[in-house]
Amino acid sequence: MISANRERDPSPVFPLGLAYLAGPLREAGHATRLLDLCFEADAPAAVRRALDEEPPDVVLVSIRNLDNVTWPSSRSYVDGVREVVSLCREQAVVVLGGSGFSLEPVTLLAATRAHCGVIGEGEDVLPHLLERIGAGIPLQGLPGVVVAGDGLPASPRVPASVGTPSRSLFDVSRYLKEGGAANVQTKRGCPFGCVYCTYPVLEGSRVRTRPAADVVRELRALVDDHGVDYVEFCDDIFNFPEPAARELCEAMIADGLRLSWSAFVNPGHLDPELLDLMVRAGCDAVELGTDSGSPAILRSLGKSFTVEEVRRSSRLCRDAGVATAHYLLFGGPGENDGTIAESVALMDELAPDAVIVMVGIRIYAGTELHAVALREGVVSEGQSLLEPVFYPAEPDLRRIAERVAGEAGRRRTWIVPGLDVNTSAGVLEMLRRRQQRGPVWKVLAQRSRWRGRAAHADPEGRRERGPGPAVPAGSRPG
Ligand code: B12
Ligand code: SF4
Repeated sequence: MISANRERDPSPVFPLGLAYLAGPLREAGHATRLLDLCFEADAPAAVRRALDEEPPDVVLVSIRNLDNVTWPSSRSYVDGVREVVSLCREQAVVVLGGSGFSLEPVTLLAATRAHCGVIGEGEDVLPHLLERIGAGIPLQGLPGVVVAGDGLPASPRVPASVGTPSRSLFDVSRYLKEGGAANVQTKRGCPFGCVYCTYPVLEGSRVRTRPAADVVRELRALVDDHGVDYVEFCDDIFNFPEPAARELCEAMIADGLRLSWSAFVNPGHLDPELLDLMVRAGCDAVELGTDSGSPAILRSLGKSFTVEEVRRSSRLCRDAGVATAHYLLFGGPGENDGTIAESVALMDELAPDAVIVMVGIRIYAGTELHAVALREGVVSEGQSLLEPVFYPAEPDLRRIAERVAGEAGRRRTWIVPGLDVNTSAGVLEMLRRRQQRGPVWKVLAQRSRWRGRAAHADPEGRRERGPGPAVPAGSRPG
């Protein structure tokens, strides 16, 4: 198993997808070895070494990201994957998978010349796929399996129930040290229909929750066996469905876990009782997938909540002392100076700890935004989206970016990774060295609050310039 992800911004992310596959592979009787390329100085050399040491029959390459989804400073990871596959494909059958692969399966197989791949979750189908590879039986017909040279599979992927990952082959503590957290998934699937979003494409639109007791057992093992004291829940939305979120928080409180955590929160489904439970269960930071402060843009993006709900949830978090970041996405259908001003005004009013801003929306096949982009001629029929294409088209995008950069530059808490507003790779490195916990924006907000207090308390009036600059913070709906 090779984790091909080498991205370290906004922080290195533990390869949870492969940890989910390790258990089912072991149970099916396969001997597995892991090569995680994240911290390797020379990735091709590490691949060559691993192939020499224990020549494999099959290499499973996990592709989490295709690119950093950041306009205009876009970084594609496809060349890196191509290189890994080319080193392996002469000696072994190469199987691709992961969210990056699932978004562009046919083009990625063609670009890398891997043998086959799995769209979506791998737990259930992978043992069957390996059995067929071993027996030399054709691979076609297995759900979600794509074979090089064929088109998309006739049999769609089948979403399974969500189990527990197996971390025994992985370096959990390195990710805790350098990434600031361990990651845990409590459910899969999102029933909402935001026009640009891939999450329902990747995980399906039916929510499948894990039993709260299973999640607590996993958290307990992370604390006891790996010394984990901070978790980032990586669910699309932590607080939906609310009963499941409540049940999980109650189980965490009952277990007495000594753990802090953060999660992605939908502004439309947060009430005081749930937030209170979350805080008592250890939540100290939330990321609100607000997208816009304009009612018209919320509608055009297909969001399920209103501006008033954003106000309410943001104030609830502030009053509960939970660090809060709003994610904004500029450039949706109908964005103009007026709608940009509405978003700016809302953020000024709510004054969250951080506002993380993306300008331009990456277009993915299978989303409603793709259909809009086709209609408007932003992309053409059959155009590959393996390399990122953003909505709207360039002249409009540049105009919006200029306006947003101007507004963001005047605000200390706004972080615009693509436009280098309040971002600094140096600060990111420093935070890693100091082994701070939690999302990077939260650590920066804490630093700036502390600096504010220190400046206040200093009779000489000596002050450091705060708040610290921020760092690439990750684009994420939710
Ligand atoms: C949580 C999350 C984050 C969090 C992570 C926090 C943490 N500590 O984990 C944060 C906000 C930090 C983040 C950051 C980024 N993210 Co993100 N993130 C996600 C999210 C919502 C969940 C990922 C996850 O952990 N899933 C749970 C695991 C278990 O699922 P999985 O990895 O997909 O694995 C399953 C299958 O894919 C498959 N599988 C996996 N590997 C393999 C291999 C083989 C061989 C097979 C057969 C199957 C298989 O089986 C697994 C088990 O079922 C996804 C969207 C989504 N819903 O998937 C985006 C997503 C993965 N992120 C994405 C991106 C782009 C990024 C950033 C680059 C954004 C940025 N500019 O900062 C960074 C990169 C960070 C890094 N160092 O890699 C994109 C990737 C697509 C793309 N265009 O490249 C996604 C898909 C969102 C999107 N835009 O659609 N992210
Ligand atoms: S943006 Fe959030 S709520 Fe909307 S579809 Fe995506 S994951 Fe679901």
